[in-house]
Amino acid sequence: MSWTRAEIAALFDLPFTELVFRAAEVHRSNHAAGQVQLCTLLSVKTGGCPEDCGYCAQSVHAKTGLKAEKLMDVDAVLDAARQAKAAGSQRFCMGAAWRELKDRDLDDVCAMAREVKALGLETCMTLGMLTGEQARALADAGLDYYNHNIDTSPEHYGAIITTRTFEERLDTLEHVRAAGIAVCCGGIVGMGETRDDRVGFIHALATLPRHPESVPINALVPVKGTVLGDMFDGVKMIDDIEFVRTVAVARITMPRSMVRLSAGRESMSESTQALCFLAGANSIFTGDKLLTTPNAGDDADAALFEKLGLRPLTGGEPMRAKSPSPQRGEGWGEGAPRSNVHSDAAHPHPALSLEGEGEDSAAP
Ligand code: SAM
Ligand code: DTB
Ligand code: SF4
Repeated sequence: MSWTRAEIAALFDLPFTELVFRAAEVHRSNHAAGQVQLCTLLSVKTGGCPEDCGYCAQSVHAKTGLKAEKLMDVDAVLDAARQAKAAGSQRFCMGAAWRELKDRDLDDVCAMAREVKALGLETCMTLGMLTGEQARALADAGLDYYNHNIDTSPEHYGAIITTRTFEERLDTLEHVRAAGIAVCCGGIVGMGETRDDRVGFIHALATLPRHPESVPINALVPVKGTVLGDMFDGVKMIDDIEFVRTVAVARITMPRSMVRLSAGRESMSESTQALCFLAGANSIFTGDKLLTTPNAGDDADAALFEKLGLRPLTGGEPMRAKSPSPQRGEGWGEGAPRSNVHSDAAHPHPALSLEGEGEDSAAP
């Protein structure tokens, strides 16, 4: 991946309408514009997480009053998955408030992946850190995607989370890729980061050895009792236009990835969401609830889709259809060392030129 931080910063600096126009062009060349993928989330293990992620309601360090629960039964998960399918969802994403997956829970989560897939849904899990062996077991169970976010720039990471490192996130992503599971990796904006951090965040994603198949862009949901929720109580931490810029830059730098409007959509106006779809967002979480916080809800989304003339995605995703994930054992990518997240080599990217050719050249 050839993107430098300087090139990504230059994209963020483009006049807004120029940036959105270019992002829309990249979107149309790589996706069925007008189709938006519907995904449903379920928290299969809520609360009591030992990590200290400053945004998260489920951390034991947060004073949110959230009760820690046990891992759900497979049957209860399947009931929720059937409902999601009936509501038109394409993918079912199961989240657990864990620092890492413990081997004692491996059989249960593998059963969830296997049986949800057997219902005809795509499966995604986000269970914290994984070993290579655990990733292979999940792949064998038929898991399609693993969500593991880098959350912010490498420089800002330590201000948000102290109980793990940015490098540890990359280790798990490497295990997921090596097992042949598709990668879902993104982060959160509106956590007090600077524009330069947003540049570093997108740069870290766009210079992974392979672009993530899915890139969730969350806007911080400020939860009372969390470090960030209390710090930014009542303060809007990300301007709508800057949020749309972030979506547009993600779309341009990762042309074939699915860019998912994730947390924070509930408090976004229809116009901001419409701008995000124009700027290349093409996936959302549906339903009334994310993991622990409210989501826009199916009725509001149906009305928005109707108003905007959007349709649920029915076909496959470009990165999965045209370039299958590496096979087991292929690893992180031959000859592709971990990105130098501080690389700033001066190779202006074609998408930056005013002629606007070559938006696809950073495609994996
Ligand atoms: N424990 C696992 C982990 O951290 O990878 C999986 C669950 S975790 C809740 C999944 C992601 O949700 C986080 O990486 C973060 O990006 C997002 N998230 C959590 N709380 C959020 C909030 N209050 N606002 C926005 N995004 C949030
Ligand atoms: C992601 O990036 N966003 C989703 C999903 N991956 C697992 C989670 C959003 C969680 C929002 C806060 C909550 O509901 O607790
Ligand atoms: Fe735990 Fe994940 Fe929440 Fe961090 S984001 S506290 S790892 S559940």
